[in-house]
Amino acid sequence: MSTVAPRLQSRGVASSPVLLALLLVIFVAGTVYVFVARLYPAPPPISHDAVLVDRQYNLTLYVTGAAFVLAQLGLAYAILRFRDRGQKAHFLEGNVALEVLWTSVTLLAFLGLGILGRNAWAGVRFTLAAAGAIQIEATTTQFVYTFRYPGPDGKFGRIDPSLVSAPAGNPLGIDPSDPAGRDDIVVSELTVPVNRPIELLLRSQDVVHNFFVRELRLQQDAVPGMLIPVHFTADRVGTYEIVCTQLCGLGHNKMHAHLNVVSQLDYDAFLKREAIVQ
Ligand SMILES: [Cu+2]
Repeated sequence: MSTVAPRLQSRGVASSPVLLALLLVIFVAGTVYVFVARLYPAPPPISHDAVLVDRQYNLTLYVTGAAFVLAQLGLAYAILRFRDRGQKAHFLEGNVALEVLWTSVTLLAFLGLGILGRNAWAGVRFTLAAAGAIQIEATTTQFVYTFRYPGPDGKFGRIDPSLVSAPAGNPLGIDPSDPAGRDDIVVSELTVPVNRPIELLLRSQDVVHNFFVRELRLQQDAVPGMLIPVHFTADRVGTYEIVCTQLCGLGHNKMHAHLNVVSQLDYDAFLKREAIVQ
C-alpha cells in the first residue's frame, strides 16, 4: 500500500474550481441582466407616494445589488486564487480590522436604507388621510370586493352582520332601520376622482384578504373584525386591477376587481347614476 497516493489524488484537479468560478460569473451576469434590461418592469406609478416607493426600491436595489455582485465575484476570485494545487494548506486567523469594517458598513447601509425608507412607507402609512379625503368602504369576502359610498348624506349606514345576505341584495348587511344607510351606494368596482385624496376603509367578512393595486404600490391586508384605513391620491385617469394577495381559499386566484380613476365630472356622474339605481 502506498502512502503517496492520497497526495497525488489532490493534485491537478483544476477543472472543478475553474468551472465553479465560471458558473458564478455567468450566474451574476445573468442576474444583473434581468434587472438592467428591465425584463419584468413594474407598471408606471399613478401617485406621488408610489413614486417615492419606486425611488426607495431602486436605491435599495443599487446598494444590495452592488454588494451582491462584489460578494459573488469575490467568491469566484477566491475559488480560483486559492484552489488546490497540491500545496500545503495554511490556516488564517482572520483580520479583526476588516471584520469590524465590513460589519460596520453593512450596519450603516441597512440602518441608512431603513431611515430613508421611512419617508416612502411609514411616513405615508402611519399618517392620517388628508382633511376632506373621500371616504369609501371596501369589504372583502370569499372571493369578491364590495365597495360602499356614504351617499348624499355623507354618512355610512349601520351594519348588522346578521343581515348579510348577497342573494337578498344586501351583501354588506346594511340595517334598513338606519336612515343613514338608505342612500348608501354599494358597487363592485371602485371609482375615484383623479387628484383627490381617498381614504379607503378596509373590512373583511370571513378570512384575511388583501387590497393590492400595483400602480399605487399600495398593499394592505383586510382582517376580520378590524377596520383598517389606507389612503391614496391617484394622479392618472385609467382603469387598474385590484387583486387579493392573500391565499384566501379555493377561489383566491379569481378574486379581483377594478379601480377606475376618472375626472371629477365623471365621478359626479357616477355618483348620480348609482344613486338613482340603488
Ligand atoms: Cu381574498
